[in-house]
Amino acid sequence: MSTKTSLDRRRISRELTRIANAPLDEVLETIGDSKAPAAYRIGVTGPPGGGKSTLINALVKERLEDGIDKTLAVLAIDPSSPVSGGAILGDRIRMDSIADLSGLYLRSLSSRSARNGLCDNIVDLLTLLETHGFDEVILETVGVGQSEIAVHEVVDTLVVIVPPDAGDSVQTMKSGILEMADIVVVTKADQPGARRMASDLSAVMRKRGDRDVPVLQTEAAGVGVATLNQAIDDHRAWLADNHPQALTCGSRRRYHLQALIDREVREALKADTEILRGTLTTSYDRLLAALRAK
Ligand SMILES: Nc1nc2c(ncn2[C@@H]2O[C@H](COP(=O)(O)OP(=O)(O)OP(=O)(O)O)[C@@H](O)[C@H]2O)c(=O)[nH]1
Ligand SMILES: [Mg+2]
Repeated sequence: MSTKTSLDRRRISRELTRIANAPLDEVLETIGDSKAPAAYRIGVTGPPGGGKSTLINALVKERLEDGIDKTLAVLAIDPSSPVSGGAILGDRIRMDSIADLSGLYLRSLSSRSARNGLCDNIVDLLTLLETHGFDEVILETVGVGQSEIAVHEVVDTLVVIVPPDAGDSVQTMKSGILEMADIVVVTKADQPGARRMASDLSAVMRKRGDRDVPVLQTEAAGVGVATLNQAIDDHRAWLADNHPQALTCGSRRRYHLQALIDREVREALKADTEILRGTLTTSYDRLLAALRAK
């Protein structure tokens, strides 16, 4: 169990890198028998350049003030370049000012082959962080759109940020990620149009689900961040009262198993293209046989 003083950042980094690139059996060897308690997971998503990292920067300080020995990890998923497959890792640079905070572990990851705003092995990495005893994890995901809804499945509280100049992308978000939002934040509230955006979004968010979704405004300088911090705690308490099953591990386990199986199937199909020959039934039988033979 990590405490503020015992947090071994180098070891965590090493383990994350290893598991991010490891074959499945090694992944299971590392995290498969863990009985570590779940960390509270907070997702922050929204359009590229919308102010996610800046907001997390400020939020982390607020959240670490809550507990004397509280530990928090931030995973920021950076877009992979489609050409080189490498991550830009801009988030790491933007969050450098908090990197040395006691109790904080900060890491940028490439989104690799996944097209859903997450990296395809994100649940392995989140579970690994839990084996280190983190109390909370904040996950920053790239981009926005229908496919990004996957982030909702792996976090407890989803914060969707919208900058005042989001314009057309708000239309796309309305039928996508905004439907999943537990809290909406209009970032860059010092810019023109922020108040208008917040009131438009409040109108959209009213009557969503069985809970009023708060629409807040924040600024890089820190304005509004304490309110967001409280809204996250309020949502957590609301979940515990109204949907306690959401905080159990059942839904997480389901998502994790699905992710592992998806990976097995992808790897089997890549390793043996013979599987694709013949009729659909032949292919299906060959695929099952390949999976059983593993
Ligand atoms: N005026 C103003 N600019 C801001 C504010 N917050 C962030 N920015 C600027 O917006 C730009 C993007 O901020 P980031 O925090 O990197 O945004 P992001 O959503 O993490 O970006 P990606 O991870 O690249 O998608 C930077 O140039 C920030 O300085 C704000 O409150 N006001
Ligand atoms: Mg960022």
